[in-house]
Amino acid sequence: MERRDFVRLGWATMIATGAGKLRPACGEPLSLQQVPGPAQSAMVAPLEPIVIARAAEFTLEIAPMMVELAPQVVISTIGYSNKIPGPLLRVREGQPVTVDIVNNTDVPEYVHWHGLFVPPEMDGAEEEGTPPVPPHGRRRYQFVAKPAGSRWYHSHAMAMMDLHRGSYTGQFGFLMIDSANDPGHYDQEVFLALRDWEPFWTTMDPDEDRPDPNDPMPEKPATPDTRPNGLEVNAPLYSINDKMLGAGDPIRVRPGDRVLMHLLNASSSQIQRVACSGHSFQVIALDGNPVPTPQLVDLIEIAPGERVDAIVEMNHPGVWILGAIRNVARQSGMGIVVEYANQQQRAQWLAPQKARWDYTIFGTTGFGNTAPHPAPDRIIDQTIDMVFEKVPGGPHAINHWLVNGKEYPHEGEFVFHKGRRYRLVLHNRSDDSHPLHFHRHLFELVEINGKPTAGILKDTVIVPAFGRITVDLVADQPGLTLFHCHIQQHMDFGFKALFRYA
Ligand SMILES: [Cu+2]
Repeated sequence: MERRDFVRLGWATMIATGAGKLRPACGEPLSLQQVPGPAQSAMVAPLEPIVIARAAEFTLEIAPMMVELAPQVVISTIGYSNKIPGPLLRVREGQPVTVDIVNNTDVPEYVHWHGLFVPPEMDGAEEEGTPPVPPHGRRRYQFVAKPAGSRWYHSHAMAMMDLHRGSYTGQFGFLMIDSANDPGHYDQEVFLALRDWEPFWTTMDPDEDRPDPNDPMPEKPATPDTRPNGLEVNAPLYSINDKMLGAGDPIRVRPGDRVLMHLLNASSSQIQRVACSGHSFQVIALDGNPVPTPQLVDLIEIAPGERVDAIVEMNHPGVWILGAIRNVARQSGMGIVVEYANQQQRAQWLAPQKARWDYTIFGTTGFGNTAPHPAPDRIIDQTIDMVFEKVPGGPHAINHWLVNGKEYPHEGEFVFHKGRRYRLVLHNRSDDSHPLHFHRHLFELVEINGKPTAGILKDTVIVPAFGRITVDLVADQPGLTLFHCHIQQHMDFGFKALFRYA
């Protein structure tokens, strides 16, 4: 059976079974559920310190829900407060945040605050010692909102073979931490979460963007591994936020508008490449962190866990599709219409010029991480090599993943000393690309397949198939720190490691 047939079958099944009753579609995909904190007392004694930041308080309810992805395409999943994405949590940098989680499901849950500097007991990772939100119970998460930028929150539960748990569900949302220094050079702001739905196991590789044979593959073994691959997760339906292409409200613009797009890949499994027919993206931040060299690009590649902030100048009137470059994904819903005022024609798709995604163009060179005489604060205290390998499962089983020769857990192999600077060399000895994520820390890109860069801070980075990426990380967030591949299946089957502080 061809992949396309799976897509058709998926659609047919959905239409046949999807006559569930729906809540009314809400015009605004995201809404703020902010309850003001306790009012500042006017009776504060004069010598008491003045409380500057008022706490932001939110409540999120984890519960089953139905999603109308398109007319007659209705799926059932689990979400936050009956919204996909969950409510937009918007706070100021440095503001204390309280989030009460009410778990109306039968299983324990974890809510992870992705990209934030929070202590391990609040980070939402079982491996770091965060307590679960019990089934039919509640738990309060409290932390200070930092650093500024586009962050997000999502389930961090293990799923293993259950495709209705963890990041396979609709448990994700945007968490924006506003900086006092935002120049605000845009006319409107949109939040675009890329998703796929109704996952299934397959031996067909969902990644149609096979690595270019001309790519440098410094980690490619001399003799290829010929063992057959195991099952991977694929999906027949795609959306941006909760709507398939054409089913939701368009992004309405006027000529000359500058639209700030916050892109998030909230998929459990798929890297996406998106373009905006006839328009360029000016990428200003990666994973929420401003880049040293904003650049205009025709496409954005974004992996599970990553965020890209880009400004699109609306200079090509018409009705256009912003969507996945991969035809199957776009035709199965991965897109949204961009509609100029007073234009009524059918939405058009224009594929971008063949272009590559290269993180290093957003960095700087010269002051040099790789310079022979680095500044004192850039001297590396220790280099840690991490080697990733696949144990192919064969056609009836799951692939397993090794970090330095073994599956999770690792006891005492990875130790940070507070305040030291580490250089991590990430060796991907597998034929898949992996988005690798460090909890509670940012790292700086140093080298990608031999190409040096500096100044790009991220929390998740795609290490290409048989590729090698070097990053620097300052150990400044004491406590257990989880490292893992952000593809749920890979994380669940061995691809993670815990760093301890000495
Ligand atoms: Cu992976």
